[in-house]
Parts: sequence; C-alpha cells; structure tokens
Amino acid sequence: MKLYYAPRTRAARVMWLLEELELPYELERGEFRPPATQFFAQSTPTGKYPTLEDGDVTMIESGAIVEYILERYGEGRLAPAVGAPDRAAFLQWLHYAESTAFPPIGIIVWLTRYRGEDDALADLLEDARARAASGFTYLDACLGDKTWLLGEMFSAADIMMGFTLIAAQSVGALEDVPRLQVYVRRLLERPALQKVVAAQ
Ligand SMILES: N[C@@H](CCC(=O)N[C@@H](CS)C(=O)NCC(=O)O)C(=O)O
Repeated sequence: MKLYYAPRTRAARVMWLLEELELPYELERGEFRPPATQFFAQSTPTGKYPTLEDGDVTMIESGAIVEYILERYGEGRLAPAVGAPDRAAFLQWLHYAESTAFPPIGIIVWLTRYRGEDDALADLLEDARARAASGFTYLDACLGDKTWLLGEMFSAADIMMGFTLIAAQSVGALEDVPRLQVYVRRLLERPALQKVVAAQ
C-alpha cells in the first residue's frame, strides 16, 4: 500500500491505523497546500489527502479507507465483527468523527488559519464554535468514564475520532469538555500515534 500523506491532514488517521495494525506500507510525503480557489489540487493522484493506492485500487475519504484496510487486512482487529453487539456503536462513532464532529472544526480552522479572524467572519465563527461544542458535549456524555469509545476495546473508531479531537484541541474547542481532554491524552500515549506525531 502507498499512502499519500501530509502532516496535520486526515492522512494521519490512515497512517495511525496502518501503524496500529503493523502493516507494511510506503509513505509518500507531501505538504498540504491550503486551497486558494481550486479544490482537489494537492500533490497526490486524486488531489486530496489522504489518498491510498493498493494495487489497482486508488481511494480517497479517510473513513472509507479505514474500513477498506480493516476489511482487507485487519484480520478481525480494531473492529467488532459484523453483527456483533458493539458493531452499531463502532459504526456510529466511526462516522460521527468526520460527519458530525469535524465539519464545524474544519470551518474554525479555515476561518482562523487561512482567512484570518475579522469582523465579517465573526458570526460564522461563533456559530461553528457553538456547533462544535454541542457535538463534543454529546460525545463527552457518551464516552463518560469509558477508556475507549467501545469501553475496554480500542477500535478504529477511536482513530477516526482521535484526529478530530486533536484538531479540535488545536483551535481551543475542547476547553469545556475535560473528559475528552483526558481521552486525547490517553490516545497520545499509544505508540502508533506517537509514530504519526513524530512524522509531522
Ligand atoms: N472527508 C474527507 C476530507 C478530505 C479532505 O478535505 N482533505 C484535505 C486535507 S485534511 C484536503 O486534501 N484538502 C484539499 C482540498 O480540499 O482540495 C476525508 O475524510 O478524507
């Protein structure tokens, strides 16, 4: 497998998963270029990070890539089996990470890092911060005192969510959810994630 990777992009999720599963892969490293006018313009075969190549397969979408790797090479690791009782929670958190929790964080990152905070954008920023907070308040209540999202079993849902939370922390969006801060610290203790951090 070849992973097109740029630091601080969602490619971190895929690298983290490959490291957790101890699978062989080639890392093709580039730098993220914030889109000015043109999207799909990164230095990868698709124009997006992450991009995965595996033989004839070329894929984008971090969540889909995570599911593909688990199905093809996971050998049952890091995911409850199809039909198992925990499968529903696994799928829910895997998708919540990118579909519900990340979008307001993406807006905050975009406005504060690439557009600059000015008065014209303040309303949008406030709205995104409020939506981020409600998404994390729900997650915080569901995580409760559990070690990982599925309890004692670390899964790829923690990888998907971990990237979202680390991005959220970098824009100050986890300040009111101390249990999620503790969860992030626990995630950062994992050797596989430390390898991703070292590659930044
Ligand atoms: N939902 C997609 C988002 C992919 C995405 O937007 N990636 C960013 C980097 S994190 C990118 O390549 N942006 C360039 C662009 O939008 O053209 C995923 O989870 O992979």
